[in-house]
Order: sequence, then C-alpha cells, then structure tokens
Amino acid sequence: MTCLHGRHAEPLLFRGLTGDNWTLADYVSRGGYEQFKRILAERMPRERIIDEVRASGLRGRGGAGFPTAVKWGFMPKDHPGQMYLICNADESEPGTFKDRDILRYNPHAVIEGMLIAAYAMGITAGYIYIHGEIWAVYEQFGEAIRQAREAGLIGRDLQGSGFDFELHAFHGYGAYICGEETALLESMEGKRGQPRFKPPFPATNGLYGQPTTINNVETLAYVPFIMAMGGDAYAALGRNNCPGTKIFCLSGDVARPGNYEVPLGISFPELLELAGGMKDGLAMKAVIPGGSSSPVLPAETMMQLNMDYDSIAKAGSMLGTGGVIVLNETRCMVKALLNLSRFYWNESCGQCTPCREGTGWLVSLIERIENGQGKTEDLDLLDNVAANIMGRTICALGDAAAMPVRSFIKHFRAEFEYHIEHKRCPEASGPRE
Ligand code: L3W
Ligand code: SF4
Repeated sequence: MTCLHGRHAEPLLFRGLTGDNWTLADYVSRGGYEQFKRILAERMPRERIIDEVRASGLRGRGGAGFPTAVKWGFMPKDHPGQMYLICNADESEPGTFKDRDILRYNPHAVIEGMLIAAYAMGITAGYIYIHGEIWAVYEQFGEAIRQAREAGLIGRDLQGSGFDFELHAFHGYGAYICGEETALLESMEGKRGQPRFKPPFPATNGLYGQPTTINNVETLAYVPFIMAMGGDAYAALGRNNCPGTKIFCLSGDVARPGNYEVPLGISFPELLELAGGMKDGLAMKAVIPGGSSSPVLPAETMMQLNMDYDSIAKAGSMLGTGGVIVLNETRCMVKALLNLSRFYWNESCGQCTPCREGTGWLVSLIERIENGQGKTEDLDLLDNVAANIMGRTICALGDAAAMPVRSFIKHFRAEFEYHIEHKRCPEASGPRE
C-alpha cells in the first residue's frame, strides 16, 4: 500500500496523483515543464540554477546525502568532449521503495528535473538506469520519454534555444550492487557490474571515461519544484533547520506501510503516527531508520529523534535512503539480522576478499546462533569479522554489511546471549518476559 500524502505539509512530488494521471498532458496541466521552458526562454545563466539548488539545501536522496549543488559544481565548465547525466533508478536497498513510485506516479517530474540539471551543467546526453525487476515501470518511463520527445522537450535545439538533450532509458540487470554509482557505469558499458575505485570520481571519469553526474530519482524530481518556488522557499518547508522535504518509506510492523512525503526534520513519533502507529497495538522494539545499510536503533532512542541527516547521524545511524523499517516487540533480532546479512552476502560482487569472504562468515555465525548452536565467543568473533570488513573494501557494501551486525549486537546483545544460553530462538513464544 502506498500513502501519497502527509498531512503535515502539502506534498510536492505526490500531490494529487492517482496512478492514472502520470502522462505529459496531466503533468503540463499541473504546471509541468514551465520551469524548463522559462529557463530556456530567459537563457538563464547556469550558475543561477546551481545557486537556487544550493539555497534549497537539497542533498542526494539515494543514501549518501551529498549536497547536490556541490556535486553539480564538480563538473568541468569547458570539457571538449561528451558529458553525461545519469538518473540512478536502481533502487534496491531493503526497506526502500520510493523511487519506483516517483517513476510510476510522476515520471515527467524526473524528466524535467533531468532537463534542468543537464542545462545547468551543460550536459547534452542523459540516461536513466532503471532497476531490472521493475519492468512495467521501465516500459511506462519509455512512454513518458516518447511523449516528451514528441512535445519538443527532448532532442535538438529545444524550444529554439540551441540547447540539445537526448535521454534514454536503460534497463538494469536487477543486481543491488549496480546501484553503486561506479558499478552502474560498468554495467552500462556492458561489463560486469563491479564497483571501481574512487577517486577518480564520476565527475571527472564517468561513463566511457567522460565527466558524468549521477543523481538519485528523488533528488532530480525535486529540482523543478525548487526552481518554481525558489531555493529558500523549498528549504523553508523543512523543520528544525533541516531544509526541504523527503519521502520516507515506512515498512515493517506499522499499521499503514507506504511512502510518506513530509518535511525533513519531522519528529519520528509524528512520522510513525502518519503511518497509523504500530500494527496490532504491539510495542515497538527497534527501528532501522535509513534502509538496511543503516545501523539499527532501539525504540526509546528513535522516539526522541527528528528525521534528518544530522539527528540520525548523532544517534549513531544514517538517514540513508529514508527506508524506515519498524520492528515490534515480538521480532527476533537475531533472525532479523540474519535476514539482512544473507542479503549482503548474496549481493556482494566478490571483488574484495573482506567483503566476499566476510559476508559469508557473518551469515554462518549468525545462522549458528539463530539455530541454537552458537557459542559465547561467537559474539566477539562476529564483531571481529565485521571490524575486519569495515573500511577495507572498494565500495560501501562492505561497511553496509558490517555496520548492522555491530549495531544489532550493541543494542540487543541480551537477545544474542539468550539464543546461546537457551540454545533456541524465542520468537515463536512471543515477547520474552
Ligand atoms: C567528486 C569528490 N564527486 C563525493 C560524489 C560521489 C557520489 C556522492 C556521494 O554511497 C551511500 C552508501 C550506502 N569529487 C566527491 C564526489 N562525490 N566526493 O558524491 O559519495 P559517497 O562516496 O559518499 O557515497 P556513495 O558511494 O554514492 C551511497 C548508502 O548510500 N545506502 C545505499 C543505498 C542504496 C541504493 C540503492 O538501492 N540503489 O541507493 C543507503 O543508505 O550505504 O553509504 O556521487 O561520486 N571529491
Ligand atoms: Fe564488491 Fe563487496 Fe568489494 Fe563492494 S565491497 S566492490 S560489493 S566485494
């Protein structure tokens, strides 16, 4: 189920959308493409667009939260060859399901965001890399591209401005690692989707070795709104000095799971209330606040927090993608961790030994504990394996696999010890005394 609004603020991206009103005509009737046309008509200086995005405080919504204007500013100003803009729609972080809904409900906002971004950086070619398991979304987006091309919004000499922009949809292969920006580039170049060392960053050595900017779907989709209302006004939509809005994906043991577009900095209790609170009236035990890569936090900590990058980081986790996974009092934390760890083991591309071998070791150890065959020393061993993965790999997947392990043991050690001491998982018997 998807909830398309938050009652605490008028949503921007999800306002009035039904699933049937995604076409170009619908988007234009909502004021769509006016910003791009205005920019072309005014021959707006590129720097003015980047300044507006800077004022908005927009940060990358794909997980890293990198300031968008700073990223755009990395692109060379006078590159003699081709430069590329890529929209990363390879969403597959567990607990994250916002980008596919943006693409499904509001594809033209993404296209207009790409057009404005491309103009601001002087880029003439773009791709959207769509996750391999959402074929229907890929097909519909292709149709949206066709509509925009027919309307003279994609192609050469757009609106008689002299600005060219070609856009193509690229169907990904369904591997989580291809959401890592350099693995995505490898995959687009027809190679195995394995991350590259950074630096060099894509801004200098991206697709086919050319300067490339890669932005998340949600990041780009907000750009037309920022240009329409102005960066300061967009920033003012946030709470507690946190600029703008964000879509949070609420899943797990909440009454109404779905996507909620709310002011950044909203308190966690308010967000939980929007999702109907806890399902079946059970108490909350823990929350994974920013997709499966973010460390788990106990319920008591979460209830004190605001949902913004700094507050969640200060509490020892990450806002990440905004994929909020809520676990109730009956959930076995060992089993939950085993589930996550299996995912990273499966998705490791195998390039780095600590990740390839370490993720497998983590699964074996957690499995042993969950099955009641764990030993007391396994907890230290788990921490040791996780510590030996962290910071020793090419991409962030290694850290993403290790961090949950350390946080689950840190906050829920007693549950691991219970499994070891009683040689069984207590989940079937409900909440423990
Ligand atoms: C030029 C520099 N560019 C940084 C660029 C860089 C990238 C962006 C952020 O990981 C996180 C990860 C997952 N010159 C630059 C520069 N850049 N310094 O800025 O870079 P970075 O390295 O901080 O992050 P990343 O490698 O992009 C992403 C977390 O997101 N995550 C995973 C999400 C998964 C999905 C998915 O399912 N597709 O999004 C969730 O939290 O753990 O920490 O563009 O090039 N000096
Ligand atoms: Fe591949 Fe894991 Fe190394 Fe990332 S950390 S490059 S997923 S082996």
